[in-house]
Amino acid sequence: MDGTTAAPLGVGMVGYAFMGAAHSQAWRTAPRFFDLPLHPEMRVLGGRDAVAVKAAADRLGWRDTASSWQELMARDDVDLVDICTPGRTHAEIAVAALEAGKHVLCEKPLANTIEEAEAMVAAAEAAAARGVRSMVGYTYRRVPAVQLARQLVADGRIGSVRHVRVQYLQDWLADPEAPLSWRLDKQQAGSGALGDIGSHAVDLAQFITGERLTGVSGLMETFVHERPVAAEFAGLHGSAAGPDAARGPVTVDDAAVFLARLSGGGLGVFEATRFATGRKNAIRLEVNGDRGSLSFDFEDMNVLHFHDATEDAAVAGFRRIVVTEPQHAYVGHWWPAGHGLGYEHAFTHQVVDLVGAIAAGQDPSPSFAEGLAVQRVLDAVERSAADGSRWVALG
Ligand code: SOE
Repeated sequence: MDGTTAAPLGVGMVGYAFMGAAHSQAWRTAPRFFDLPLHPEMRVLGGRDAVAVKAAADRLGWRDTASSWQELMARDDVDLVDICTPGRTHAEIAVAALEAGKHVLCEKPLANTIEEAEAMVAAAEAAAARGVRSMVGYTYRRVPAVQLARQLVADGRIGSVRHVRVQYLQDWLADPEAPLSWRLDKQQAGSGALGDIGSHAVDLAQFITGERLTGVSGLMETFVHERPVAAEFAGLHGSAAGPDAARGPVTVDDAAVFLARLSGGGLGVFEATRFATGRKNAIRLEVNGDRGSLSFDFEDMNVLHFHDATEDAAVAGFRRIVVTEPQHAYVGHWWPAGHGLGYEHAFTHQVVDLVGAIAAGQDPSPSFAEGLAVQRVLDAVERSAADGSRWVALG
């Protein structure tokens, strides 16, 4: 218990690849750097391959293992289920967990279809009435520079939002010999770049501006239709395939671009791709308002650029804010100013906020309903792209 007097919160996690490792790191770290009202205990890791799950549990710091999510769910000492599996299984596991009275943290995107996402929202709302909480893992919200961007918009520092530009750029599929993985299988993932990283772009745009996307016009493309089948689908984006490996179909988009209108009257331009050579995990975001602008790039994630258009034009310009001061969100719990945070810290902040909300009897954000709102945008982009980029309005 690390000397804490906080009551325990038993955590069970399903899935232990890239996201499972990131979540494990967060569960381990959060109580060590933040004073949490409940003490997360990493009790059970679930997965079907008994040997692999045991090895992952030892490596990532989980006490026990379970060979199925049902077995994990049946345990009385699991108060919260953390879902780090491909999208195909999210709805089934989340609904069962909520009905069993377990809090849920679910990786993004919320589900593969609108129907699944709606069922998850219904289960979350019924559970919330019984004090059971749920959250979807749009972690980039919890990057301090993103928090500052939202705060500046809310404080009116950029005025009315005219333009939102979000690009989420990766390049891990640019090589046509990069192997298949579950992320390239529509059955498993629902969609490709659109759902995996475009979902973050949509969530960030709505989170920072406090507005909703009210309609979209999209284009989607699959550049490479067949890829080598990897020996196994473990690891980050699948493991390397040999030169004679069989090939299998890619059934999702490699890239998606779309235009949008915002509820406040502004215009949005979005791009999500796994083919932007040289861009590794570049979430590039710019918001222009009638009083100023904000600009952020995740590849320089401790920095936010802010232009105050009300300043004397002779000296005005984008200022580079290093978002590592103790008064910036979360930062005071980490290192002295200027020492910087990384990708994993946002996952830790997610745990901190989730545990805080559970203890306070409040609904955490992003809720499943917010996850569904993103899902509706993704679905509208797909329908638009399938129909000659026709405009699709969102309710
Ligand atoms: C995709 O490559 C991915 O792993 C996303 O699934 C994550 O949400 C993102 O944080 C990093 O990229």
